[in-house]
Amino acid sequence: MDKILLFIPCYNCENEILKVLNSLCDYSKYFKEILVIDNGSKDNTLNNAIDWAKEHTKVPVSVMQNKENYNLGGSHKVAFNYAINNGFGYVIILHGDNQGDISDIKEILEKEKYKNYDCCLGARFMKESKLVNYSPVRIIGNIAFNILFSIFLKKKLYDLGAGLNIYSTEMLKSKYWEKFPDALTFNYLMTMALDFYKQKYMFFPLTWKEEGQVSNVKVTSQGFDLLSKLFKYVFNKKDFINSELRTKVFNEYASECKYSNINK
Ligand SMILES: Nc1nc2c(ncn2[C@@H]2O[C@H](COP(=O)(O)OP(=O)(O)OP(=O)(O)O)[C@@H](O)[C@H]2O)c(=O)[nH]1
Ligand SMILES: [Mg+2]
Repeated sequence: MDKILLFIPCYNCENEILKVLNSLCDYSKYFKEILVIDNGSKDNTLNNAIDWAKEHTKVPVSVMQNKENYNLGGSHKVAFNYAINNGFGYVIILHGDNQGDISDIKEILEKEKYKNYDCCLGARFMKESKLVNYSPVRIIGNIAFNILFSIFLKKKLYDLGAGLNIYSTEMLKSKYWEKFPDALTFNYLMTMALDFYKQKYMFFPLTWKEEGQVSNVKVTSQGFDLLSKLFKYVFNKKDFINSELRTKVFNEYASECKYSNINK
């Protein structure tokens, strides 16, 4: 069986992390390790995850906490390094805020479809995707960007970065992602990299729930940032993808294991 790491990035989601972990009970046979990475939450996320791991010893869970807040992209870097250093074949990302649904990858896991790709990417905007409570502004904005990226990257893209993805560790080993933004925009760069490095990819439909409201100001500023990144990439792909894209550069992405119910 493939050695699969399921990584859950968390920040201030003390209630949602419990729902996410509960949803994994029926899937634990697929995962060698479930790695919860807390990014310095101010609420009870860390302790809730640790208590859950203590109570559910049949589900292999480790809980780590980052030394500093590295944002979502930085948390991916912690998980990617962990997967590479510990011999995992695949890394799955599932957001800890319970917007996604693990059952969306049931068939991919069961039939081992992920083996045929460098990455399998969850998409919120396929015909079969289900969006719950998603604002029309965000739907239109996202679809417009998907079209724009599809035209410039000359491939059909159904999402530029959602919260349920599968990556082969082999592909991550060159660490091409090291200088990508630590921010939430990390995934957009992963999408550009998919084009630049000619990765073999597939999209699968997601069920995605939106609970909190995000201001349109944030959505608009993210849109402008994305547009500028797209044009810089198209103008000079190689230089852009290899450039320093972080606003603050960390020398290392350090994370400490706070608890594990796995005998390693
Ligand atoms: N915002 C934020 N999220 C983080 C951080 N570290 C880990 N996360 C997790 O990253 C995931 C995505 O963060 P969100 O703020 O929900 O961003 P998003 O899902 O891209 O955007 P929304 O669609 O608005 O929810 C969540 O599971 C967070 O708990 C961090 O430093 N900031
Ligand atoms: Mg979210």
